[in-house]
Amino acid sequence: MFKQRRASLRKQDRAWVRSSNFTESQEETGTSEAPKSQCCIEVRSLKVQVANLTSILDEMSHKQETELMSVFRQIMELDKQNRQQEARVTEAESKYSEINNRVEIMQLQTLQSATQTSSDAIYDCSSLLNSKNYKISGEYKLPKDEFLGTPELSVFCDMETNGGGWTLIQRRKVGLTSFNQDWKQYKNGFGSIRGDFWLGNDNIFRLTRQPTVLRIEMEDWEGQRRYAEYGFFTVSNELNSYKLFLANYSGNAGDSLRYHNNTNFSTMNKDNDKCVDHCASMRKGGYWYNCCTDSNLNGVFYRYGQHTKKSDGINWYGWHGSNYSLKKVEMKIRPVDFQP
Ligand SMILES: [Ca+2]
Repeated sequence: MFKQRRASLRKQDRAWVRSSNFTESQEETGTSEAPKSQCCIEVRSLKVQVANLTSILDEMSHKQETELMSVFRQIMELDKQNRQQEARVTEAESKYSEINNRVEIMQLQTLQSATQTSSDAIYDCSSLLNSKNYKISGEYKLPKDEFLGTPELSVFCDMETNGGGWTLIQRRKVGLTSFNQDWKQYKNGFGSIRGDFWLGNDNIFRLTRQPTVLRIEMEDWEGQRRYAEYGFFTVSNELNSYKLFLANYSGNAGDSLRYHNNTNFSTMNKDNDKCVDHCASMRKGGYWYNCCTDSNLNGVFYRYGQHTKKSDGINWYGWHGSNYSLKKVEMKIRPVDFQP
């Protein structure tokens, strides 16, 4: 292309030289129009050159722009791939720990099956610990029980904290499961029992028909841990909007669930709160919203760096105030009369 252009410029040069020769001979003969005509030809030729250069410049800048766009697109694509890779690693890790845990539980069950004599009803983690002597924290299946009217249920048991026997009803730690779910999801439960989940209001109602303790463990992004325990905790059935009753606080995180005592459960599609506002949609979770929160354990999971100045995050006002979203939360229950 450049060669062509150079060739065409050379041709113009030659034309110019020819016409100059012509004007010289004209000058000899004494014609006065010659300098004017030569000047015009020069200007025309310069104009042509300028036009050519401009078009070359245009072409080059266009090419550069296209290259820049392509680099930008490549960066975006790499970033996307990176994020996908990260998600895959997290998933693989969780699967590995799940398999590991299952193997441990199977080994323990094999060991214990010989000495098992009790036929006590199994309806939560405390009975798995007491009548089956399962001492490893992990995922267990509670069998269906006709007498109690309970379906088969997968639960996560904490068999270590303060003597163990705790059934987890909620966990936040991974951050990939949205807790901005509707009434039905909160009724039946959602998420993954080894990751983030809500056990389900129907299940929580059933498990808290006997006198129950609630323990809430929290961790912030600085690695500090606090807890709040309630010596009395129960939840009504669906007809009564899973109303919360609790009492007898102890702990070091502050009593930030007391404000929610005696209130109904609300979700994005059911406003049962005590406020003109729709707290569940403002705080983006399902919870026993009053007007609206002193804690919001089912709020939005924010990662480090985005965890402050968030009023819809996983908040516990008694510890970090209204604008700090926690890194990890576990809510767990155990019968009041549990003895390790
Ligand atoms: Ca309302």
